[in-house]
Formats: sequence, C-alpha cells, structure tokens
Amino acid sequence: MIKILSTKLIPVLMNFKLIKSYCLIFFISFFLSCKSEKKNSPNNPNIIIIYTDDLGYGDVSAYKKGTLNTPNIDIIANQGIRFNNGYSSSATCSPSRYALLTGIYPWRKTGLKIITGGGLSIDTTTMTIPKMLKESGYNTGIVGKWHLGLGKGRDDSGKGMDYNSYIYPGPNQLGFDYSHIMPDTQDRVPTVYVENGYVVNLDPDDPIEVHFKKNFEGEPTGKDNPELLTMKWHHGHNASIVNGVPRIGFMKGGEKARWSDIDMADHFLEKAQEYIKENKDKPFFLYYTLQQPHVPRTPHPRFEGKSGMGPRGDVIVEADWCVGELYKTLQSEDLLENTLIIFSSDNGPVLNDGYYDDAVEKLGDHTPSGGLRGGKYSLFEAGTKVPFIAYWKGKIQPGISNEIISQIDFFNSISAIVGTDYRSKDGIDFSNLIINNQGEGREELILEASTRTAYRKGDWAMIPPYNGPAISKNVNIESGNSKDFKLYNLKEDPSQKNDLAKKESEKLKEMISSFVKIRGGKFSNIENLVLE
Ligand code: NG6
Ligand code: CA
Repeated sequence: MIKILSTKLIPVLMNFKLIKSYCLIFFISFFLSCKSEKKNSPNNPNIIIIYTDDLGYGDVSAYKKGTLNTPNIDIIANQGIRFNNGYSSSATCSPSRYALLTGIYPWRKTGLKIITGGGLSIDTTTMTIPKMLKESGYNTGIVGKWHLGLGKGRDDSGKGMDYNSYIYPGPNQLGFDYSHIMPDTQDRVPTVYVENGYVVNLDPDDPIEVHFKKNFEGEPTGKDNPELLTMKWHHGHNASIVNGVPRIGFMKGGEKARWSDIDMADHFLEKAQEYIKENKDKPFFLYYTLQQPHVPRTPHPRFEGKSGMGPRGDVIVEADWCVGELYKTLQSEDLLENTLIIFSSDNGPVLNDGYYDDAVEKLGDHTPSGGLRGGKYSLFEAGTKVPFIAYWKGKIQPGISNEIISQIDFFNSISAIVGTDYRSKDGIDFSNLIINNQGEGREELILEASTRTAYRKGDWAMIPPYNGPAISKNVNIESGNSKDFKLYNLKEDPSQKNDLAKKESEKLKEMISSFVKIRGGKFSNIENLVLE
C-alpha cells in the first residue's frame, strides 16, 4: 500500500504546475473569505442614520433656540459636529426620503409628493445608500417609518394594494437586507407593521382591506362616529378609526396585526436594538426612522406630561429618550468608536397638522422653528433647515459648522467614507467636512416644498412666484407663495423679514439665472420668469 502511494502520489505532488494551482486556489479562497467576513474598520464604520419626522430646527436644545430639552440628542450634538445650515431636500416627507436614499433631487421625479398608499417611488434599478453599502460588505437594515411607497400601490379607483401576501417591491428590493417598517405615516392606513414584505401578526382568516376613497360597509369613521374617538380630528383625518384615533384612508380587517400607537416608539427602538446586536460583528447600516413628532402624537403614558407642552413636546421627549437608549446599546456593545451616527429630520415643524392635540395651545415660549420663517410645507427656511448632526466617538471632534450641507449629500459622503466610486447626480462628497470639519460646504442648493422649488446660494435665498395662498390655512404656516420673486440675505436676516428683491435687482437676476441652470425649464407653475 505504502509503495503504491509513494509511486503514484509523490510524482504528482512534485508536479510544479499543480502546486502553483493549489497555491492560487488557496489565495483566492483566502481573499474571498476575508471579503465576506469584512470587519468594521476606520474605512468601514457602522453607519446609523437617525431620522425624525417633522422635528424643527429649534426642537433640539443643543441649537439653543427653543425651550424644550433634548439631553440625549444634545450628547451627540455637543460631542459631534452640529451643522447650523443643514437642510432636508424637501419640506415634506416622501420627497426628502427619496433624496436621502438616492442623492437625487426629488423634483427630478415628476409628481413626487407626500405618498398616500402609493406604489414604490424609487425605481429598483436606482442606486441607493443601502445598495451601495451592501456591495461594500455591509448588512443593511431599516426600522421605522418608510413612506416611499410599496408595491404597485393603490389603483385608480383608490382601492389599496393587497397587503395579505408578499408586498414588493419595497425596501428589500432597494438594498435593505432587513426591513421592519410602518408603510406610510402614523396617520395613514394600513396601521400595521411590515417586516421584510409581510404584515406582522396577520391572521389569514382576517385579511386586510384598504381603500382611500370609499369606506367599507358598517365600519365606523371619524366623521360619522365622533363618540368613538379618543383624539379629535381638526382637518382631514376623519376616515377609519384605529385605537380611538381617526386616520387618513379606510381599513377593514387585520385586527391582530394593528399596531398600538402608544407602544410604537418602544417597538421601533427594540427592533433597532435587536438589529444592532445581531449585526455587530460585521459593518452594518441602520436607517432608524422615528415616527415622532408627526401626528397623531401618542406618547407612551411614561412620557405624558413630561414636556409641559402637550403631546407634541412629550413625543419629542420620548424620541430623545429613544436616541439615548440607542446610544447606550452602542456603548454596551462597545460599538461607539466604530459607528458614525447621523441625526436629522425629514422636514420642518408643524403644530396643528390635523388633530386637536394642544400643540398650539401648550407651546408656551418654545419655538420649534428656532425663529426661522415658515415651517413644514413651506419654501421659507423653516421648511427645510433642520437639526443636522454627525457623531463618531474619537473620530469626529466636537464642533460647529456654518457650512451649507444637505441630506442629498449623504449618498456621496457615505460612498467616499467607505471607499466606493458611486457618486449621485446631485450630491456632493462632504466626508471631510462631516468628519474633520474641514473644507467648504455647498455653494448652492435647490429646496422643494409640494413640488414648488426655491434656491439658496451663498448667503442668499430666492423664492420664485407661485400661485396659491400665502398662508396654508389649516396648518397656519406661511407657504412661500407670492406673486413676486422674493430675495433674502440670510446672513443679515436669517428669519427672512426683509425682502430685497427690488433693492437688489442685480443679485436677483443672478440668482434666477443660476437657479434656472440647475432647475431647467421643466417647471410650468413659475410665472413671470423672464430671463434676459
Ligand atoms: C398631509 C396630512 C398631514 C400629514 C402629511 C404628511 C391632511 C389634512 N394632512 O396630507 O397630517 O400626514 O400629509 O406628512 O391629511 S409627512 O411629514 O409625512 O410629509
Ligand atoms: Ca415629515
């Protein structure tokens, strides 16, 4: 036997060519195994984007504008970099979220507005932050509000899509390995969580039906059954009632799957913490999208009365607590030093957004907009200038930046940080500004609000003329609509009190001309726009 082995094997092993191929196979498999087990390193930090809903520039106490206290958000704001000129791309939710994930201006997508039961708004062939990170060896997850549409969405009659089988395309087709989401908003049906394309806790014997125009026979509504309400509607929000709260849209069935509003913050926090713990051994990207302080404001009883400002203040205190708990998880898992945390909001603040919840009455001397003009839905500054913070323990030095930066820049900046070549059409790589507080920010930026657009360049802001009311009646916010161009010098006049359009006519011409260069001629609702 030994003789056979030595006569047959030795000459084979001596074959140099074969040894070379064995070595090659060994090195290739070693390289591949290294790649698939990529550990986080300075170039591959975990990345967490904490994204709040309707939180204003003055709602974070580190900005020292309002009187509400957010001690946990302040920790990352004061020990990280706090941007005083950080913008969301839009003054409403879905367009901002679209721009954040893609790095593409939302107005480039015709008709993109607040979604109500609509289909997926990002084409599945589009490059997104999670797709890019997945390619770089990251595990990617989203926990919280989605609001970018799901599947094919509602049909022309207003009938909602089928929520009873696999729902796709959605976040998992845009690059997220894991998704645990609220489909649209807390005030819209269906009031259920969707995990990786399936409604959580759905009983097949009690299917969900959704309609955005017609009620289901025999189902109570906010409009017809005020006696069933624990929260009253002010405008809109008078269709199906879930947990005593009237919603946008009609819903039937899915009783066991319906969420508990007061537990939503705890629920998302728990899912986010689980995700971190499960993925801590590889680089991960977590997009943690909190529902607060969007309506309906339903703080857990532990937070009721804590702000002294009614439910709006209380849910901000609750959101702040969630940020603190998430921070503690990162600390106890020893992840703070290799995790970049970005904190921001999808649009500016609103007080009365459709329910009687004392937001106006109990505000006291707090200023959610931080003294900026306008608010959610507005082309004035408060619509899009939002809290904007980046924190990375030991890597980002505490500091403040007055440079202009937008959430549209997350894509390119994150791509640069992890070392990929992807660059989006409209974003800019500000990795050096975010991490080292070095270099200049944006020179210019287009801002969007309900498909209208405005322009910021340097210290100047220009709002073109638009039809429509100057004050959106129900929410009582200045929209930015006017029959004339408006021009403001934000350095001298951050609250946009002095319109300089007439006095600075040369500046205005220059602004219009630069705006049109980016915005192009595809907009129809700008009147009087004559360029020389
Ligand atoms: C509006 C809702 C508002 C809010 C908003 C979306 C009415 C009258 N108003 O249509 O309450 O849900 O949509 O907010 O229904 S966002 O932050 O998600 O863009
Ligand atoms: Ca929002």
